[in-house]
Amino acid sequence: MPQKTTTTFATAFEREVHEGLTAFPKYLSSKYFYDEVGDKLFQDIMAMPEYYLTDCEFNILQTNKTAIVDLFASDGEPFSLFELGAGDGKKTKVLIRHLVERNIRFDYRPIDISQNALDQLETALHKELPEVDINPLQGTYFDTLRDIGESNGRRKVILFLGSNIGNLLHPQAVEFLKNMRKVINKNDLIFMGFDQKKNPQTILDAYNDKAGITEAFNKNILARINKEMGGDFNLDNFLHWEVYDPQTGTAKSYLVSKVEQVAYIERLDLEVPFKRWETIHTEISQKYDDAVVQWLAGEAGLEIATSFSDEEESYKDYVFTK
Ligand code: AVI
Repeated sequence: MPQKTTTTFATAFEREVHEGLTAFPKYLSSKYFYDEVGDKLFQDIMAMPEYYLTDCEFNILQTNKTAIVDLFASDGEPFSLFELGAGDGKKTKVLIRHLVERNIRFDYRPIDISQNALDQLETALHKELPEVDINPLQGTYFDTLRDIGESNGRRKVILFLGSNIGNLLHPQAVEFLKNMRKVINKNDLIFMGFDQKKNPQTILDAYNDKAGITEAFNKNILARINKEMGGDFNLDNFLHWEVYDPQTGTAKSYLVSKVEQVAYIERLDLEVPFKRWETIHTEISQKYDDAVVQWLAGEAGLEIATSFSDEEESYKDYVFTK
């Protein structure tokens, strides 16, 4: 049977699914976890006691909101607060509320790949903080960075919370930081969360909860292929597997085929054979320390102006300038 050529794929998702599931070893990108179901599962993950990242960053922002907002509004002029991968904005609201309380002039521009997440965020903000000028942008980080560069003349503060950068391999993270550098000016700031290396068990537990929410989140990528491309993956035939390497700080998620099986994806006219125990690598969640963040920043031509952390240094938000 002739192979489908790249030109015939209707979406990047189709192309990447074809690419990843015909490769050896198989892989899929975690950016495709997020549809309406995936967004909800990620919100459930953030509410799990094992997933320490959200509470930790929330507390860092809450504890340091005065100093952080002072940095954001350093020249007293109105500024634009961009947020990449805004999600439900729960943590950002701590800062936004404080900006509003202090009568600081700014506009908020949340950016997310999920229109559904943006709609929910906009509705919630209109209700909770109606005075905020909100202007959402839907798209991938890479597309929307261009829009940021071409935005109004205001000073820019770009938030990238939640250790979202950890879902990129180091070379991609450097590329991403370089692209961010391109869209900022001398007085602009990048405020970014980096989950830190810690007891490996704590990390494993965060990505391998007993209730199976992370498992459902990981499998949602197959559920999306079934829904959107006419796939026939039997989700029960796969298990969620997490590993963490304390040396490199890399947590990796896999889907492991429990049986020998062949899945079929109608839209791609593609049969996907699996040996028993064959894997699909779906996500990395990188953990950092100061030296690695310093290295990434240096590679991208950015400087670390300051950082905020919890007492245990379990998570850190860094402020980068050009
Ligand atoms: C969005 N991102 C930072 C999460 C993480 O921690 O890597 C996604 C996630 N994957 C499993 N649990 C949460």
